[in-house]
Amino acid sequence: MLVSTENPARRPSGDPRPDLAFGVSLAAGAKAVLDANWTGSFTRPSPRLYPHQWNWDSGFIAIGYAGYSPERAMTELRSLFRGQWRNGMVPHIVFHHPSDTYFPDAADWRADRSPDAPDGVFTSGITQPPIHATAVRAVVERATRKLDVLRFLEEMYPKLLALHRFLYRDRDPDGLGLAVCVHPWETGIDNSPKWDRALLGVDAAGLPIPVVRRKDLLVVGTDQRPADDDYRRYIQLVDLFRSWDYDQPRMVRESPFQVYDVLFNSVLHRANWDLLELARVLGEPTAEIREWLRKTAGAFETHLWDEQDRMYHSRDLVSGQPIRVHTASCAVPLFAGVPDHARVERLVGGFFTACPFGEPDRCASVPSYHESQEGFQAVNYWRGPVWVNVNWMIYEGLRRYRLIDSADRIRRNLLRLAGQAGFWEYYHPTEPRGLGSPDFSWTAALVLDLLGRGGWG
Ligand code: 2M8
Repeated sequence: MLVSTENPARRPSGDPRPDLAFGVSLAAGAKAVLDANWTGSFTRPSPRLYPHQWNWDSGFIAIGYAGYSPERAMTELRSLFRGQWRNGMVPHIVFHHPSDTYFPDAADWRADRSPDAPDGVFTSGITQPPIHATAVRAVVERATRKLDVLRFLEEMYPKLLALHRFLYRDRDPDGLGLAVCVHPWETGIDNSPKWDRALLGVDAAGLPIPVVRRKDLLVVGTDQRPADDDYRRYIQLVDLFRSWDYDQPRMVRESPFQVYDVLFNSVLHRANWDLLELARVLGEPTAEIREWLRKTAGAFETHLWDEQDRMYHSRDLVSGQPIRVHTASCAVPLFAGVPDHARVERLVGGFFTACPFGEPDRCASVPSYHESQEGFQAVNYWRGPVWVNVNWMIYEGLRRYRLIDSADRIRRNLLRLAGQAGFWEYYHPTEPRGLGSPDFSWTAALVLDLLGRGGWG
């Protein structure tokens, strides 16, 4: 049975008091969403829109499970890594069960054309932000007293190492310390205005017209999803990679879309820190991970820091230009501890919007794209709405820099959004209104995590 979007944790608006009952029922609502999306071996991101297992969704979901059901957190990550490729890549989708409600599906990807694809598991042929070492660390830290996490860690560590090696070996051809994304889906922020210009290059003359059978629009309104033009290009890239049998050197050299993404590489850098910690627990060698940390920290400075804007910007490798588009990703390097303290103010200052509850001193959110910018769309996917996972990473980053008040304003906003509107995929940036899919797993999981960080209010 699906969970209704009517959230039991709905709280009377305008009531600013800390409220234990609110927190308790919000946690119950979040668990109900996760329970309904749990399949027995992995968690669907949402009941209808996303029927398979997604890569970074599972990382965030495992973080939420860590304090609630560590057994499930482990099963979730183990299931995802069943889809890991021989070259270490963790695919962006693992198709455990057939479903005719999502496009493109396993038969469109034909990942088996690659000699690197795993046996007996259907997957896509691209990856997503590598949040998994961070997730494994969260599970190990929170479950230590309850379970034998050492065995889980010993099992996961070589797989995590193989994933990071894939990114530094196959996705960093120039050895700069930055991983290249070859498809907007790899960045996780699919139709971000950051990619508008780079995507124009995907209209490569001579490519066959892709067959696009959109099924997402049967579930969510067109005003909240990527445009048809974007989808055509997404599928054109899939067709191209399939025709190259997912040959990594070719994808990195010849894809008409190639970017060093600030968000992706921030997640990677943060995951390197967590991997280092896991290596220490196991007594594994750390020199290789330290070298990645050194290189990537340097590359943020040399290749992504933009002195003109005083901001970290993604870079288009096809044009060779920085992508000077101000999105929430510009603040995600905080999550990885990249900027020094002098830069932090600048990075977060411009991004906060007034909270939808009209209490700017008590609550804040970072919209995916700011309303002052060209092409902002309040309800469209990664072009304006507030996303819980990105705000959670910025929250974590602010805490890392001891900016506790700012972090807490974000936390308060996320909890109130979920409490008032339900556990949506994304939210309107200035109204307490949910968008995209209801009953969204990473929203529920990260709300659970945030509830565990202290009382509500
Ligand atoms: C969204 O992306 C998928 C393609 O991967 C889609 O729109 O069909 C993104 O929000 C992505 O970040 C997320 O992992 C996925 C599942 O929640 O949905």
